[in-house]
Amino acid sequence: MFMKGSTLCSGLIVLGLLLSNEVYAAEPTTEPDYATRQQGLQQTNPVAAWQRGQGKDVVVAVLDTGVQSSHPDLNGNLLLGYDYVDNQSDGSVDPNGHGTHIAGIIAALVNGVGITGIAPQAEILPVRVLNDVKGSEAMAYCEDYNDPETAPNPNCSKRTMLSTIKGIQSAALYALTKNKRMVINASFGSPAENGYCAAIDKLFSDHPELENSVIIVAAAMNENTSAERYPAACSRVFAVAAVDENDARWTEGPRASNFGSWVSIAAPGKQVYSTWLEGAYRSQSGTSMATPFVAGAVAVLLSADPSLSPKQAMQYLLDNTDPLSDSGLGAGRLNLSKAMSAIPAPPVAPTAPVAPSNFSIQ
Ligand SMILES: [Ca+2]
Ligand SMILES: [Ca+2]
Repeated sequence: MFMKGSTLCSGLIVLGLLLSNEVYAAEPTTEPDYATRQQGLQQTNPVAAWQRGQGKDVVVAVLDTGVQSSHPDLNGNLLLGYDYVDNQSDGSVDPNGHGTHIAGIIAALVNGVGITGIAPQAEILPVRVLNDVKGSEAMAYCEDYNDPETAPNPNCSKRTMLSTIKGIQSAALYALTKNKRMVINASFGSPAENGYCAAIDKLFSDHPELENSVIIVAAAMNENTSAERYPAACSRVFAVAAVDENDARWTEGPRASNFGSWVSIAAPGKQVYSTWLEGAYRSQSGTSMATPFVAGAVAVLLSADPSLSPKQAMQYLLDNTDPLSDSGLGAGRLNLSKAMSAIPAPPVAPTAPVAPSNFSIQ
């Protein structure tokens, strides 16, 4: 009996080790397009960090144009979300492509196909808050068409961005309901504040537990200005600027990353290759693409340490960037493995064999 029990117990321990290895057997660096097409991701220095976490059990809410759930490089990581544009779907339809691109930068699968996300085991909550009227320049959907202070304006810039505020609220409440740690990715912005920051502050004061479970990262936007953009410039929101492959502020034709004292951090945003509609891939540029690198990096840190809050994880990222020569780009350029190495490793589990007398309570 003793031998049998002992053998069984050893067998369980070995199995546990195998399962543990299997989690990290997924090597993002072996994805077909990693070495040749994901220079921006490589620039964030993710490889060592991936040995400790890849985003597992962390939710990244993608508030965008929807996410095409049928994309073969995404479908394993998608949750059922919300649609505040048509109010009749779960966010899994993307008529535009922008949200699908963001989702791939965060959590494209390690599946032997295409690319890897920076947090390939994170779960994506698609929340459709942007319409599809202007190609990649989709705008927040506005419901207050009767606002007497504003004339009809197709880009909604002077209207309350009701759909995006609703999206932030529902994503945050999802995190509370499911007891998940969450990063909300907002790759959009407006010059008009429109009560945005007060709405976010109220959400957090109504639900104080959000302080330890949810953060919001948002794009600094692409107009080559130091003028603030919202929600990025709200005090509770982390603003992300974009750099190019040489760690200079990203510029491309008339578009360039915004900058200023209100920017929190920078990440690669030039010609970022990611998932697109119809199962395709394409390169896109802008702070929209830089923001999900930061959101995904927070998810990777969180997955390595269950005791971390999203706010603490972000602080590790801010404290461990690479310096930039251009000013107005916040703490510097995202360096995921430098941040991970600053987080103490969790205590090593005891490796001593289990005594036979303990077997009955296993
Ligand atoms: Ca893949
Ligand atoms: Ca801010």
